Amino acid sequence: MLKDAVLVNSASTSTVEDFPWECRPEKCDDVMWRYSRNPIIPRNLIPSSNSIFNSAVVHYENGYAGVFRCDNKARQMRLHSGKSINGYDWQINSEPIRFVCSEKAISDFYYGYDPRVCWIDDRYYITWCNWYHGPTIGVGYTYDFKEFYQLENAFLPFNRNGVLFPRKINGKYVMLSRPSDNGHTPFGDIYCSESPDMCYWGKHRFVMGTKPWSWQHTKIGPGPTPIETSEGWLVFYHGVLTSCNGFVYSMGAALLDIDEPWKVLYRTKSYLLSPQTDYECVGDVPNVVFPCAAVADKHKKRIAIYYGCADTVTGLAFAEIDELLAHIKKDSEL
Ligand code: BMA
Repeated sequence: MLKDAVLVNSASTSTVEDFPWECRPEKCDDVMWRYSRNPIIPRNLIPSSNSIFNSAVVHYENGYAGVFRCDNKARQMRLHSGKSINGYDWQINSEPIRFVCSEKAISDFYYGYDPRVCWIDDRYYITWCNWYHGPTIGVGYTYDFKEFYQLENAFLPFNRNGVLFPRKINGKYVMLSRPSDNGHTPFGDIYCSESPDMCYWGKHRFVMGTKPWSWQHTKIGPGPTPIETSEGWLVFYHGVLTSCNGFVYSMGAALLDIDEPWKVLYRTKSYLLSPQTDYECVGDVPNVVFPCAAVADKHKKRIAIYYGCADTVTGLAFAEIDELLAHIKKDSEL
């Protein structure tokens, strides 16, 4: 039996009444299921947007706030802030976030995409894929989702999918990431790095890699902020296979050791969610399920995942925590 699966002081956990949730549909045996009214965020929610997807959501005050990837009609990749009272209905700021940054060399916002948001100590940190002579990991923070401050990039180019842990581990900030190339990278493993100050990152450790001839054959990358459970850090991630029609992005999960999070305890052999609905299979980039955020209801032990669909819209999927953890262990192949 799992006791108290979700950490009390994590901002990904909630006691708010309005938690995005819908029970598993009848005749569905899957451990994760989709919201019946997906997509929750259409591509044109704000006038300038071509698409809104791969976005990050957290509990904020009595509701939710987030940082959204909005590609505009010039097809520039931009980050916008947004708020919601219930987690379904979003007001997204029509103007992109302008980070306050004293370092001119890194403040050129050529592009920013695939944000993650993570509460640590006293503020919400944002990490994203940030242009600096190629993709690398941008880091910033906000207290209120109005003013945003940019810190140093975490790594040299090229890197994508910077995902912070929601507390220091052994006194250090810890981040998962996926070193990459400058294009549509045909490889990718997950690494873990630590920092004493959110500026200098080192002690890089390999966490896990691809699995030949599977849904995670070509590359994998970390998704939402990890959730601390009694069974380890629960990490959702994307895995990519290369079909004769191009990349196919699915979602799986792993449990990592609490004190040494580069050690993988369990890892799903089969995907939890793969592109199967129209809005996941048809869009600007077909066949993409790309999770960037998870919120948890610690009392009811439920998880809601926000994921990008076909690089066009945003969807929601649900799981019961105890069932999910039991499933990850049973289906595991390291
Ligand atoms: C990745 C990133 C994601 C995108 C995915 C599928 O490399 O660019 O933003 O969802 O490709 O196009």
